Amino acid sequence: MLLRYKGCSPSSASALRTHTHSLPALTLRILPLMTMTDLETAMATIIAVFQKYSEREGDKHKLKKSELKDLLQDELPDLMAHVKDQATLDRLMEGLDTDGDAECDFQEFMTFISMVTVCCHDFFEHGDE
Ligand SMILES: [Ca+2]
Ligand SMILES: [Ca+2]
Repeated sequence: MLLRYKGCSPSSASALRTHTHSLPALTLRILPLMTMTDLETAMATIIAVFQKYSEREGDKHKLKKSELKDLLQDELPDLMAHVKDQATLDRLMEGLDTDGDAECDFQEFMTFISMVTVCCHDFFEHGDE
């Protein structure tokens, strides 16, 4: 259904899929639409990064603590420099895990990313004053 959108033919989509087989499934569904704005690209990237780590072990749609740790180390190394010990990581996970299932789902992850992004925005906004 998505493939018919914006005149993208199923054959060109399948050719694209052959060359991009390593990308997460959702990214593949978005790619045929192309001409994405900067914000749409940023949103698709956040989804792809979450999936890259959440699919490694157990529930594919949630980050267990070790997956969250790997994501933070690889994708937010400056922030992770402040998470020096297991107790700090445990507290971070407890803070993110609002439904108490000991895993971080996408909604909980987005709350975290929103908070970090707002902090970054505040930092740069007040840096101009
Ligand atoms: Ca998982
Ligand atoms: Ca949770």
